[in-house]
Parts: sequence; C-alpha cells; structure tokens
Amino acid sequence: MESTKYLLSLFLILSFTIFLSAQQPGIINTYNRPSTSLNGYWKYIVDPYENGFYNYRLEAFENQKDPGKNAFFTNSKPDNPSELIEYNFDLSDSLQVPGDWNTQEEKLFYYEGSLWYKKSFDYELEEPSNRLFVHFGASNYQSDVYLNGKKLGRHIGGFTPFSYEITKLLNARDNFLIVKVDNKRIKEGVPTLNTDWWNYGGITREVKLIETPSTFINDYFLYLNPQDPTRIQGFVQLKGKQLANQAIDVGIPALSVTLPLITNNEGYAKVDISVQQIRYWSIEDPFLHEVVISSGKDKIKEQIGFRTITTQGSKILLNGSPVFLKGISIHEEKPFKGGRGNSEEDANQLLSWAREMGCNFVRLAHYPHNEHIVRMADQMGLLVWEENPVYWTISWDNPDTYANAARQLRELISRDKNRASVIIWSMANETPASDARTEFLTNLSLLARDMDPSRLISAALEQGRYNNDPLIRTIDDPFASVVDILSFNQYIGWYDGLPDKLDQIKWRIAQEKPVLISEFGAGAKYGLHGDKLTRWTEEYQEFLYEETIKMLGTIPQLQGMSPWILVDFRSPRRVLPGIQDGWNRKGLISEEGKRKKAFYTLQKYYQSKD
Ligand code: GCB
Repeated sequence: MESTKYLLSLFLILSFTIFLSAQQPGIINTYNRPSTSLNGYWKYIVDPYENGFYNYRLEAFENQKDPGKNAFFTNSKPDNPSELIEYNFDLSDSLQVPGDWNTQEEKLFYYEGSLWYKKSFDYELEEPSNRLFVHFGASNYQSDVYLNGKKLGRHIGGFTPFSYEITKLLNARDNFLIVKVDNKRIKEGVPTLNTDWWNYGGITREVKLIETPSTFINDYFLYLNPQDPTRIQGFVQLKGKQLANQAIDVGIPALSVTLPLITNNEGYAKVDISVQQIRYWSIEDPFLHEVVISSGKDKIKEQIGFRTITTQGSKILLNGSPVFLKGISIHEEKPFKGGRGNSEEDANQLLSWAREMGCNFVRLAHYPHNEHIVRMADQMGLLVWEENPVYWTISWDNPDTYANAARQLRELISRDKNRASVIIWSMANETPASDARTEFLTNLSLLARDMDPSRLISAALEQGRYNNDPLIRTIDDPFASVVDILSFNQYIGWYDGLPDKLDQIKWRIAQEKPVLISEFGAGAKYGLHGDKLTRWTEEYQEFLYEETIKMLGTIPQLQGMSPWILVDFRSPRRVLPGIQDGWNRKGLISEEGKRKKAFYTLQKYYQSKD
C-alpha cells in the first residue's frame, strides 16, 4: 500500500516536472550570454491599495476588455488638459534596480505591499529573425510584468530568476516595461507569514535583455557521474522552431573533447563522455573547465568544475575522499551597507570573511541567493548548501503551496545545477513533523533527485529528547530517512538553558548517515563585555561556541557544521532596544564588519581541523 502510494507520487512528481519544464517561459542559463542591462534608475509608484491594478469594484483592470487608462500598466498620460488621469510615472521618483526598496527610501523601510516600477528603453534586434527576452534575476515576492501595456506574466517567489519573450511586442523606440511587485506576506506563500529575516521588497537582482537566434541553446547540464567518475553526463536542450535533428557541438578543450550531438524531436540531446584523466574541481584546486556549446548560430561559453560528492556510511566524500564541512551560515545582506545583497562585491566580502574564518563550506540560508555568490564559490573552492525557502510552518495541505515550493526549487536547480561548489540542495528549515509535511518534503526531494542525480539532499531538521530525557538528544524526524545528510539546528545554551548545560548533553543518533549541525549560536552585541553567563556579551557567545564545539565532538557521525551566522542581520522580530534594535545579533561579525570573540573561537577550531 505504502509503496503504491510512493510510486504514484513519484509518477505525479515526474510528470509534473516534465510538464513544468515544457511550460517554463523564456530563457534559462543566461549568466554568460551577451545582454543589454536594464539596471539603473526605474520610476516607481507606491500603491498600497492596488489602485493601479483594480477598479473601484476591486475587479482587475487586466481582466477587462478595455482596461482603460487608469490601469498603471498602460502608462497613460492625459490627451488634453481636461482628461483625468491620477498617476504619472514620469513625474514620479526613481529607485535603483537592482535593489530592495526598504533601504533606498526611508518611507519604504517597513513597507509591505504593491509598488509599480517603470523602465523605458529602445532596442533594435541585430537580426530580424532573432528573439528577445527580458530576464529578471529575482524580484520579491509576486511580480506582474507588462511590456507596452501587454501582460507578459506573473512570477511568484522572491529569490529565483524568471523571464519572458518580448520579440513580438517590441518597438524600436520607447518601449515601456512595467512591473508591479508585491511583497505582502501571505499565509499560503513560500515562505509564509513568519520568518526571522527582513522581507526586503522590490526588483532585487539584475534585469537584462537577451537576444538569441530563433532556435537557441536554452539549457545544459554537465556533471561527473557520481558512481563512475570517468564519465561526464548530462544533456543539452534547444528551444525554438527547429528542434528535431539539430547538430550540437560540446567542446571541452582541456580534455580534448569535441562531442558532436544530434537532437531528438524535442530538441534534446544526451551527453555521455568518457574521460580518462580529469582535473577534478576541489577545495584546494577549484579548477573550472572551459566548456563551449554551439548549435547553429548560437554559442555558449561556460566554466564548469567536475567533481563527485557522495556519502558512504557516515562519511561525506568529495572526489572519493572524506571531507569535513567547516561551514558558516550566511544571509544575503549587503556587508556594511545593509539591505539585500546582490553584487559581486557583496559576494566577495561575505565569502572572504568565511575564508578568513577557515571555512571550506557555506550554508546560503534560507532561500536561493544570487548567482554571483555561487559562481564566486566555484572560483574560490568553497562548498555550498543551497536552500528552498520552505521555512517553519508552511501550508502543507495546500496543493498551490506545494506547486509554488516545487517551482522555486526547480528554478533554483535549473539555475545552479552546473556549479561544482553546490553540493547540497536543502529542502526546508525547521519544519514541524507531520504526515502532510513529510509527504510535502519527500515530494520535493523526489523532484530534486529527478532533476539532479549528482548532489546530496538535506534539510535543516530539529532535534528532540531521547526517551523524554532532557539531557539525551536524538533525531526522530521521519524525514531523516529521506535525506543523504542528516542536518539539524540546535540551540542548547541559548533557547534551551545556558551554555553551562552543554557539557551535560548526550547524543543518541541512530542513523548511519553523515551528521551536519546546520545551526547553533548565541546573540552578542559587538563591544559588549561581561560575565560568560551574561546574555548579549561577547563572552557568552564565545563560551557557547567553546562548549558546543566540545559537545558536538561526541557525535560519532559528525561531518560538519554551519553555525548561525556569519554577520548580524536585520529581522523585525528582534526589537530589544540598545542591543538588537532590529538586528539578529547571532553574527560572528557585526553589521559594521567587526569580528566578535567567537569569530576567533570558530577560526581556531577550524584551523585545528586541517
Ligand atoms: C533558527 C532559524 C533561523 C533563526 C535562528 C535564530 O533556528 O533557522 O532562521 O534566525 O534560529 O536566531 O533564532
């Protein structure tokens, strides 16, 4: 019975994945393509009552035969001095894109609602038969996109890329791209109402135009077979009118590989290359192979690292050798300046701090971070955990919520599947065990495994008491049987007693899987000193780190940790005056870049693990 149910859900997930891939609009894998940036200043209108979207009967303008001039996406102006139009983008203020609105305008700091953006541009195709796409790196949370008054689509989810084809709607001059971004938190959303981070709204990542030939290389995935590292496997997928029997060439000069392929009727070609001697991507030698994929008039150059990541009993093996994950958790906030991070400069600062601390691993919590940081981790030889924003208590029974979570996960895997640094897809964080929740997460993990056979699955779970003994801890979450890496958060010494409790705790973890402590930590205000049992002092945090490191050393399957967290980050839940002032203080570095004492405790521990 159980296995029939399992097979049925596997079947549904797989058909759903194939259906969704076929449905995905626009273009993926855009990082290395030539593009025209639409970054810079965009006009904006704050619209808390969604006055530009609904008429006074609360009917959406876009569903009316004639939306009329009051619909903001029509970008209308009065034709004569008597005409009444109560908005005007061109007379409105501007916001910088990419960027959250909260930290650009004081009046928008706490704003959660709708805001309209407008950007005008001119564009002429290089060749009339070419196609043009508009691509958004991310926009939080719900985006309704219009070009020249016509709807392109709606995207839900704040952290993954989306795009639309605009070839047919394009004018040579004065195109207007309008995006209504709404960051209202909703119960059925992913994430849901409650999070411990700032709900930064806006177009938070780059917007660009990408021109392609009429048939183009939309997707590719090249990875080393984890069971047989002498084979590079994967696929190339074309999109366009001429899909069948198309020639594709995959070249990897450093391996003297030139592989001619022919597509099937769907424009898909399978890759399976035998390689004798390959320079693995590794922490010490993060070598990226240049890969050139060409088909017809289209050509893409990529840098791809080849490595395997597997587990054996309680070990994690990178290229077949055990690796201990010396990690740190990171939120996507701009160092020093605050607000949502996005640039290469932000990525470089965050990863350099992690490196300085002796890390070989970063947990990018609690949602997909921008592509720059993942690409930089590839170059720096840092291993990466990426996470879907299934956080705390999602609406497990709602099929739309599942579809939303699945789409966001698919968009993340779609974007980053060629990044050697990414070794773990995390399904969720601290979700309360129930049948509906376990089925939800199991289905997500089936989807991830189906899309990507080359990585490990995990989720930040919670620990519990063994036999109800307050001093003996265990993991009895049923989702533990699905994951490859058994990760969990624990806050003994902070939410659960004081740090002097840590040396009394015993662990009984039955699973023969690698154990990764995805979070532990304590709040400390930089520069506040005192007794090691006085909250908020650097000494308390330092003591907690010392004691936790000792305690975790008693777990035989321990293969790594990513303490909470690299830098203090903004959270509306953290209101204690003089200490928190809107910041979660569990950072090892303050928001001004000052290292706290525990930074050095962790650094010393990681250096001793060499
Ligand atoms: C957690 C959450 C994280 C919070 C952290 C805290 O367990 O996973 O998002 O920020 O605790 O500081 O309480």
